[in-house]
Amino acid sequence: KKRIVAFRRLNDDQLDQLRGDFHVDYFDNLESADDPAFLAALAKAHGLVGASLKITPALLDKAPHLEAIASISVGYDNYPVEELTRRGILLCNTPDVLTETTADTGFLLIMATARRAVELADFVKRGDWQSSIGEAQFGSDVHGKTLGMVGLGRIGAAIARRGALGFGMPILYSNASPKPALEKELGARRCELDELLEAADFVCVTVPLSAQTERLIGAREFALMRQSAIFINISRGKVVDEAALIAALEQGEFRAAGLDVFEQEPLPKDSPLPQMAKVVALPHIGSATVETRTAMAQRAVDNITLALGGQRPISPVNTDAWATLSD
Ligand code: 8YV
Repeated sequence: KKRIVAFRRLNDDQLDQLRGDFHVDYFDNLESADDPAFLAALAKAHGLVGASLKITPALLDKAPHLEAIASISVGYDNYPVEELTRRGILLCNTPDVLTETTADTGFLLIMATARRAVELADFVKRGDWQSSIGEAQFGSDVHGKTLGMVGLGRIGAAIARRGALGFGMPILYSNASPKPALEKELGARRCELDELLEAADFVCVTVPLSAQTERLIGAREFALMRQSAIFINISRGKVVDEAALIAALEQGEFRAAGLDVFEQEPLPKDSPLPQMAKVVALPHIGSATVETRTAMAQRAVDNITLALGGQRPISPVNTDAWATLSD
């Protein structure tokens, strides 16, 4: 039997399924990649399944038999993809199964920031609701406002679809490639990022983190946004210059921010962001529903089972490595 190291997020049925085909070492609450038992298991592993662990070339050196990794995530910025391909290690991710849930989270942030839901729920919780609320506590509409999508991939498209079809929002988007089918379906219009920033009522970031998108949104970009605009990030914190975001919020360059992702996660205790009335900060829950996390883990189990069994996995990332592995 081939050996798999699995960590975090697998349920008993999924572990049983893996154990039917492989020898499995499971680390439910893995704290760090330095865990000696984890490293000892990794030294013998052919497959690795898990989430939220930075995989470095130094760690790969400690896994000389590794053939495939199944990440329980769609984003793969935690993995050195070129290095994996060079070593002939196949990486798989979990697209599609989390798209709608993550888009729901995007809309949750759009609604919560526009209508100041968290701030006003706190106001009620504190017992401060003594008379009817006044203009100082009014929010702004969502329906009919312009939604600017920075990135229109699977998740971006699902958010844009909610906006256009459910809320009558005109859609602007900036994306490396045009999306003619979505333009037709949603009336979306592609434009340069700067035009989008100047025109949108909601700027929603959904691009994956890469060398091209790291710090894509910084002081210059925030300065272009409308003072009444709302900024939403559900992709990765590092797509944004967080210090510039904090400064822009403090200077009132735009109205509010809904954030599910941060430069450093968990968010450092001294970050001012969660205390700001204009900010709705969530602990990276984009895909975190019972149904979707189960489906993501299942996809990872299926991917690793297929890959180590010599069959093409459902969602490979570096297909070049698949060619090597299936040789
Ligand atoms: C993951 C995510 O659960 O899929 C992604 O890319 O951001 C989340 O759904 C998280 O990143 C764990 O790696």
